[in-house]
Amino acid sequence: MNTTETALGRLGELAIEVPSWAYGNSGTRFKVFGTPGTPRSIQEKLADAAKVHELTGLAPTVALHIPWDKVDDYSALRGYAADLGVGLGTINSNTFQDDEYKYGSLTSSDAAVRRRAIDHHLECIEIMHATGSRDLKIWLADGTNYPGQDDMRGRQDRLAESLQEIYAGLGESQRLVLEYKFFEPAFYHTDVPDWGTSYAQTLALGEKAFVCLDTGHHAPGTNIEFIVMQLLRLGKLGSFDFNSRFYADDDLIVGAADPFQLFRIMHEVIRGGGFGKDSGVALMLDQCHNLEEKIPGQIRSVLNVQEMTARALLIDTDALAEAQREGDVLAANGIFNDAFYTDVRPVLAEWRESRGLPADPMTAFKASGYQKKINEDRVGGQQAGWGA
Ligand code: PSV
Ligand code: MN
Ligand code: MN
Repeated sequence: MNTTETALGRLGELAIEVPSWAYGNSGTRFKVFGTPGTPRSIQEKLADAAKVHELTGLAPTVALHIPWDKVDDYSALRGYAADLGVGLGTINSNTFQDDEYKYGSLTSSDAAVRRRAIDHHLECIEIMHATGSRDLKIWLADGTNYPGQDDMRGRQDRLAESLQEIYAGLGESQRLVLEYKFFEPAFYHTDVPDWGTSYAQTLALGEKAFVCLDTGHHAPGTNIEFIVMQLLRLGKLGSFDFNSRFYADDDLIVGAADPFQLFRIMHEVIRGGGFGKDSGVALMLDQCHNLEEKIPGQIRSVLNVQEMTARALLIDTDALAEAQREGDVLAANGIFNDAFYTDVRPVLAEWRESRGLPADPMTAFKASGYQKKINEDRVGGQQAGWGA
């Protein structure tokens, strides 16, 4: 075995969860463009996600958003997914689109609103038992727009209390992951704006609570890989929401805006023991495809993660440690960059073929005729989320 093969030996451990909402129509507040072939139901979203997995071998599970993906029988949905060759993954709660939550959900000063928001999460936990999901992901739109609008301290205390009740409802092998986002839809303050707040809240809950890091939820220039390192060091990194941003929460294809950042993140994931099935760190996409076709958009996304993971696995860590010990700044940086600049595409094509996968999943999808078929079959596809 040559060094590349040895280094890439762990590539088979890569699994990326895809979000059901990536297959629906989405857009900006200016326009939601419809795309031919858009799924009309969660079942059709699962079928599209299964296609991504079939062609890449990288996306074995699909995350659901409740109530966007609400069905009567979640066990049946689990069986339906299994027949397609995929599993149901993280359950994402949703307390950001009902009028009741205008001033907050888990942080609300109105006990009835808080009750409703907590009950929604307890319902999500019930769903998780039926779907076999491990993780409940909580992202809150809670926050304020104006200084003085509400008492930030009181909101934080109520958040802690609400989370405690939800946490207490978790099953033995279930986990809670709390996502942070520094702004939007609230613009003055957000109740879970940063990893520190998510860390403090989840630490207080206990060992089944973790932080979810969405790569699009940081201020420009943030050293995200430092946060990855720190959370892994503290044993509190539960999951990623991968996507790319140029300006704000753009939700563009992961690795599209800054592949070097994705490489640096994957390096810290591997370095910190966050890579692989048993690591406890779930890699997930949280993306929307406003202009491009959704299935190839998702295929490209998981391939980007695979490519940057492969490059990160190629880092000569012994040589890097040696250069770091010697204080050889340029040698260390050179070793790091050598891996990043390695074109792994040919070796990944071989890797796929050796596993019975198409060498080029993008081309294989085009040739499959699947898009043409769904364009003809599906009329009146759903918007991601709100139209669902
Ligand atoms: C919020 O910006 C977010 O990233 C959260 O993860 C949500 O669950 C997701 O978008 C979909 O709305
Ligand atoms: Mn997210
Ligand atoms: Mn987001």
